[in-house]
Amino acid sequence: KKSELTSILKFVKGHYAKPNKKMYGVAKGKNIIVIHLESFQQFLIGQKIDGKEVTPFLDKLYKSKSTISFNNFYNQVGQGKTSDAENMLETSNYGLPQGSLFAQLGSENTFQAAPQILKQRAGYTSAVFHGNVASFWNRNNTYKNMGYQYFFDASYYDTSGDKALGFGLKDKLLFNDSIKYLQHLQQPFYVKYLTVTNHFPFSLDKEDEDPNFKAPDTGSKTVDDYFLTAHYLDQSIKEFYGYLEKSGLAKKSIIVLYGDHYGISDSENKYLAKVLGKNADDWTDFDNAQLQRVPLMFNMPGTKNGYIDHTYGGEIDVLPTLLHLMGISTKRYIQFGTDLISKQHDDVVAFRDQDWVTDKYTCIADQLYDNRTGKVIQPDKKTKAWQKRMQAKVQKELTLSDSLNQKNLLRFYHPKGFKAVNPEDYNYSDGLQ
Ligand code: GP9
Ligand code: MN
Repeated sequence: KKSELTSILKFVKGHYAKPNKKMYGVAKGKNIIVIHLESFQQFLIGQKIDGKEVTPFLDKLYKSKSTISFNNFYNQVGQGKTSDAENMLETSNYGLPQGSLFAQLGSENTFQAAPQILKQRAGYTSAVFHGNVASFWNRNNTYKNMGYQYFFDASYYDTSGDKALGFGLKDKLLFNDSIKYLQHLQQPFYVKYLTVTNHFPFSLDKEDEDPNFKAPDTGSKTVDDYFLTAHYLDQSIKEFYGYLEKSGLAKKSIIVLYGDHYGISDSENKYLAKVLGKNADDWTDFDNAQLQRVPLMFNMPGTKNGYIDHTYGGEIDVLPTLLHLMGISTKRYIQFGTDLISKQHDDVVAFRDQDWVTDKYTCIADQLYDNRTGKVIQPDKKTKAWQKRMQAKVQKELTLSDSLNQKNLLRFYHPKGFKAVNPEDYNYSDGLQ
């Protein structure tokens, strides 16, 4: 076990990307508000239906001078879906090759995750707001092992009657009804909002539809409805921002918005073709891979730090990027991602099935596609050798992360100043009435 930890450390140290001096610490001391945009894909940003923006508020944030926005940012989840995205963002370690890490290992494993790094390095209070029961994805146990201090799950809100739908409390109500808890948190805080309304099968009550926004007619009800729930999610965020601004919290915070994974599955993607101005008849695996892009935005209201960043990256890279923006060094931790803003950022994006993407190529099942043409290429000798090297690196990275997690090796690793988490320190509801 010791020797495995040694090879993991060797990889992580060699892979480390040092912070970009210009951006290091620009959000130091601010509250951190993470907004998890359920099933939200990047193509929605800037997308119009009949001349109307689907997500006008997020579109504005995306282009704002106060937002660092990414347009080549990919989800990297496996079967653990939301929970895999959460795991990558909290730890910068990958989810598992099969199943959900939260469900399989969340109750036992040692974590060196965002809530405790922020608490122990900079005095942050941490909380999660979510309108589903706490036990879903084994969050209740996993969060305690990650050292989350508060978890406001469904039991903290009125979810009766038409207040909840599908996976729980409707997003507008989640943001509104959690204000009374947020207000009492000691600042600076690190909080996460897990939205649910924009989740398959994308149902929305009539009363929550916007009479001024109509769904497209794509031939797939799932795809049509996706635009309606995405529009609703956008409105819920706009309302929450209204509160952040009125209360003065906005200027004291960095707001991180990200999409966790696709909403539209590969089998339905061809129905998107018309909306995206593409041809459904020659839809390929390359097109499916393109749609794995999700939003990532770091919004710092009142600042002019923003720009649109074309760097290729994924969910594994969020934590080192965020910590560096907060002025917290990451060198001492076992994190597989690299700071997206660093000049040394690793722009090979690994998917859980060992496919990968870079700024020039997309590699699916050993086939190399040219990102500019979307066509399979026959690589020359040099490119072939490079492809092999990249494939081996992707495999190594995923395998090392898996052995770290499956053997719970972090319990033998003691980063400087990090006090191990005692899950018994936290006693929020398990959501099991
Ligand atoms: C449920 C929600 C959905 O609490 O997070 O999870 P998903 O099905 O997207 O993994
Ligand atoms: Mn999800």
